[in-house]
Amino acid sequence: MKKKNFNASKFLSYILRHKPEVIELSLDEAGWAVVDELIFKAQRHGYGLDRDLIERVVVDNDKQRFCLNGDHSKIRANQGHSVVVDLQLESQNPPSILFHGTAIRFLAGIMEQGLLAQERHHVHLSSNVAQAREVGRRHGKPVVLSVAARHMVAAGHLFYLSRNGVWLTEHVPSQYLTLG
Ligand code: HQG
Repeated sequence: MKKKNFNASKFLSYILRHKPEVIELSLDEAGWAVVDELIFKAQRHGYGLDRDLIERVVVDNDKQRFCLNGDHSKIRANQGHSVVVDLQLESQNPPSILFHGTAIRFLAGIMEQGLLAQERHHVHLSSNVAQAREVGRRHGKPVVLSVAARHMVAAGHLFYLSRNGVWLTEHVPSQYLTLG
């Protein structure tokens, strides 16, 4: 069952963040997909998705990556998109320091250009070091950078908090970064 949920989570991430078109699905401008249409189109393309599985993945997901709307007729990813969506997040005041986990091999580029959103809409930041380290580990030997978030706010940068607790900003210039 765990494995089934894991596969469904991977599939939903792919479809709802990056490639809805592979099953001919469209997301609305806020990133929502109609659940019945998602199930129908997924099944038509050979992915065994049903309502129970979707409900379970939304609730059980380790990072709360997805949410359903009030009547559970629509689903979207909480963050991490590469497709253009407007999540309608309000900017918020971050803690004074946030953390970004990356791989040591990226450090030279980061110190030169700052943190870039790359394929995503935003740079992803954590309020806790352990979480940042885990994110970094996905890319190689991890290293954690501290981000002077309050100083960035003072300089006019905006921060957003996704529903699943990830801090987002467009770009972190290198002068706001320190190692450790
Ligand atoms: C790096 C997961 C060179 C950046 C996680 C990162 C997160 C640079 C990589 C979420 C750079 C992009 C996002 C520069 C940034 N030069 N490298 N100037 N600027 N980078 O995967 O933050 O499981 O797009 O440090 O938990 O690793 O998908 O971003 O290493 O919250 O829900 O370029 O993905 O969540 O990698 O991870 P990613 P990320 P999910």
